[in-house]
Amino acid sequence: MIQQTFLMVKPDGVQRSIVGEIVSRFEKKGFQLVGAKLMHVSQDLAETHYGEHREKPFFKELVDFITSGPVFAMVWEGENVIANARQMMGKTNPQEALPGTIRGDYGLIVDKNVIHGSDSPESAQREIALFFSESEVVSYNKQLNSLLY
Ligand code: DAT
Ligand code: MG
Repeated sequence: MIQQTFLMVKPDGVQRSIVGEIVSRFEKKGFQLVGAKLMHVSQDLAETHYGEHREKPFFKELVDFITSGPVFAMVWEGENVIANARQMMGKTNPQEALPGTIRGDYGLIVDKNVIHGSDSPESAQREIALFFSESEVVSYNKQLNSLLY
């Protein structure tokens, strides 16, 4: 099923200049970038986005980190992209993420794990709407799609 998901290069990834590297991986896989912007995450947005973790001991640290510098927010489209992007990201803790995954290749510790990705269709829909207005998501037909699907 063709889906959309929300991915975000976290402040560590932006500071380390690996935005292009990460975008490139999803492009090469065949997914289509349909929305993107460099932005600061406000305190409010961070707390809403990570609302499910409000009671966790690391919540404050998490919000402080995601608001500490610009992030690169993206919407990606393609076949089963929600689960596929999570596989390409690797496990939450980069120490457990396999080489070949983004966190496995670029991360060292769980607090600074380079990338966020929606974990279900419900969270994808919620997170896309949180970060992007409707006009900022640009669905368009690619000639290449006939070679992929
Ligand atoms: P994911 O980002 O893989 O969906 P999650 O939703 O469980 O993981 O947690 C959100 C973020 O919170 C995660 O990317 C990094 C941070 N985090 C998770 N577990 C943590 C922990 N035990 N200590 C510190 N930060 C943690
Ligand atoms: Mg999560």
